[in-house]
Amino acid sequence: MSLEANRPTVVTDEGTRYLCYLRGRIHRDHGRIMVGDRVALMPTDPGQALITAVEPRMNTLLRPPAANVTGLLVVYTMTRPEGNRELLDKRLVLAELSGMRAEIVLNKADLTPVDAWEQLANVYRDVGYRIWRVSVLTRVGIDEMIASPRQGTWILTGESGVGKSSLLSAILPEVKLESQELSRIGRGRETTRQVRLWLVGEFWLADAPGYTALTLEVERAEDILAAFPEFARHHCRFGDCRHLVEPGCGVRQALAQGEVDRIRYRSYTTILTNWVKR
Ligand SMILES: Nc1nc2c(ncn2[C@@H]2O[C@H](COP(=O)(O)OP(=O)(O)OP(=O)(O)O)[C@@H](O)[C@H]2O)c(=O)[nH]1
Ligand SMILES: [Mg+2]
Ligand SMILES: [Zn+2]
Repeated sequence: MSLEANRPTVVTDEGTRYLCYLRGRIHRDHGRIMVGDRVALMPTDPGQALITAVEPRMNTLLRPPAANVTGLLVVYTMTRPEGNRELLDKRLVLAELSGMRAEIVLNKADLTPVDAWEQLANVYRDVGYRIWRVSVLTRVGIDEMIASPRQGTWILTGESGVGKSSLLSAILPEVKLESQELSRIGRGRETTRQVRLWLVGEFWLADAPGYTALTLEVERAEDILAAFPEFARHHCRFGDCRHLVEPGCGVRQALAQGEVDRIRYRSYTTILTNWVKR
C-alpha cells in the first residue's frame, strides 16, 4: 500500500497496480490506513479497486506513518549537518524497540575525512550494524549499498539535510520527475504527508521528512539495554545491573578502560533517563 495523489495505491504480489477507495468501516476499524499495510482488494473498474480489509500490523512507525516496516536506513552525516550521535543512537533504539532492523548510511563521503569515517564504522560494526559509506555527489558506494540483499519495506530516516531525498533520486532517477508531478496534482492538499514506496530491486523504499525530536515511552530498562548489545560482553556482578552507579559494574569498568564507546554509553544513559517510565 502506497499513497499517491491523495488516494491509496495498492500493488499486488503479482505487480498489478490499483488506485483504491476505502470501504467506510475500514477507517473505524483500523484508523488511518498506512503505507506498508497489507490489504484485501475487490477490483471495481479497470485499474481501480475497493480496499475491503487490512491485515494486522507487525509494527508501525509514526513518522512517517508506515506499517510492517522491515527496517530503517538511518542516513547520517558528519558535516552539513554536523552529525549528532545521540540522535543516531535514538533512531537505532527506536528500530530495536519496534522490531525493525537498521542499517546506517553515512552520506556526503565527499566531505568526510576517511579516518573519521573509519572510527565511526568501527564503533557501529562492533555493535553489529551494517554501515555504508556513500556520496550522492560522487555516487561512491551507492550501487553497493543498494545491491545488498533486503526484503520488505524500508524507510529512509535521519535528520533534515543529510540527503535522504537526494539518495532516493540517485537510486531511482524517475523519483524526481514523479515528485514534481505529485506536488502539482496535490495542489498543496496534504502533499507533505504523502508517503510513497518505491520498488528497489527486491525491497520497497520510502523517503521521509527529517526531524530531530525523537521520543518514546518505554516500560522497562531492559528493553533499552537490548539495543546496546555490546554492553553485555562485559560482565557485571549483578544480573539486573543498569550500568549507571552500581558498584562492581563491568560496563562502567570497561568504559573507564576505553573498551566501551563513550558516546554510545552517554546515549544509553540519556535514553534511559528520558524514555523509561518510572
Ligand atoms: N556534498 C554533498 N552534498 C549532498 C550529498 N547528498 C546530498 N547533498 C546535498 O544536501 C542537501 C540536502 O539534501 P536532501 O536530499 O534535501 O536532504 P534530506 O535528508 O532529504 O532533507 P529533508 O527532506 O529536509 O529531511 C542538498 O543541497 C543536497 O544537494 C552528498 O553526497 N555530498
Ligand atoms: Mg527530503
Ligand atoms: Zn553493570
